[in-house]
Amino acid sequence: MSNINPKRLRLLANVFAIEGNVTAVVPFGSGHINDTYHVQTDRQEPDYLLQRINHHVFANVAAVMQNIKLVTQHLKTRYYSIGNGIQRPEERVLTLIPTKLDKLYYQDETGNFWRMFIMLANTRSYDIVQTERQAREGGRAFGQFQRLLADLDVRLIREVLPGFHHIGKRLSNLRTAIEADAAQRVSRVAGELAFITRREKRMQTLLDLAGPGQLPLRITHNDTKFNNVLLNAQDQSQCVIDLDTVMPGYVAYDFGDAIRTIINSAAEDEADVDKIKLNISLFEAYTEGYLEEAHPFLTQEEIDSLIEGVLLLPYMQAVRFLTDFLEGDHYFKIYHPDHNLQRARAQLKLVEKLEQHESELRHIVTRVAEGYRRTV
Ligand code: GN1
Ligand code: MG
Repeated sequence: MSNINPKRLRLLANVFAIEGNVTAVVPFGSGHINDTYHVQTDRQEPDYLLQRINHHVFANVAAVMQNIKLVTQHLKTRYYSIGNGIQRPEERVLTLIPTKLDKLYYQDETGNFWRMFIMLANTRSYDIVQTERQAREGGRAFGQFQRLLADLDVRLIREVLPGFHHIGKRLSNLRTAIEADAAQRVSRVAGELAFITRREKRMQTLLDLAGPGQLPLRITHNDTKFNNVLLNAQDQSQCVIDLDTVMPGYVAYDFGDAIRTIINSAAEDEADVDKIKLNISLFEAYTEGYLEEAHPFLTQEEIDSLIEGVLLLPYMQAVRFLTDFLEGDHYFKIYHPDHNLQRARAQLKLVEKLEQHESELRHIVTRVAEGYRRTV
């Protein structure tokens, strides 16, 4: 995170229509792309989150913010209409705080883009899932997110990062990085590249299914790491956060990206790959929570595609980390020199483990889905 002095951060916080007087602005969270700060005021509540949007990644900030506005408004309407069944609907969805000039974001004189959200009190997120209850709640959260957005017209949502989960595009970026070898690191990653190449064809399966129109394009989250769900003090899911990448997509992408973090007993960037093990009971719990919410709207083809996402997303993430490593670490924030390589290796290890258990995981999805079908 770059060093912005506290006085300047307070000035930036005051651009927005907040209540009370700012008393502190401190760095917050563990995102790889944007910079986030926790804003405290002299009021008891609310606190706020001030974010600098990485405009090198999100070139069209206006479109990102428009997507977020549409999605949060729609979710709020839907939560209010659910009525008594839902407590405090306003705390289930992120709330954008406009600037004092009533704009969704602010561009400062150095060209940086800023926005603000209400910080939801008494919530927490986890980088690593600890209990089945947490996993199930994560599944419910992302399933409900997709379900409540299923009646918002997907054509209203802009594809702010074109081809974000298109594996063909990601592999082509990797090839370009290999050819350029800008950081002179290609010779260090021969083993990783061979592993990736051997699986290129198999990882096209989801696109092959989608091609002839078998998979509907829906509004998906596209960054369903488990730490993008806020849980309340009782570990119930409360709110899905990090809405920058909400775009048209396939549900298998969201399922696979969530499982990538949930089934892995170690961190996304674990240095000791022997620590990377699968926690199948957490996979099952997530699947139960997800399908409980999602089974009413999913097609059979979509349910069958979920496992393809489970294999694809860690593979694609490894391709992305490795590409960034070869290009000299411009995209993801790194905390030590070989961090992107370490991340890529951990994700490839996860792919290997998932391949070994593919049929077991497939059976779990089928069994859980059939269970819900019988209860309809
Ligand atoms: C980035 O910024 P963060 O941590 O929410 C990335 C995701 C990756 C993730 C890997 C816009 O998300 O796609 O899955 O890192 N976001 C973008 O941890 O590229
Ligand atoms: Mg993100």
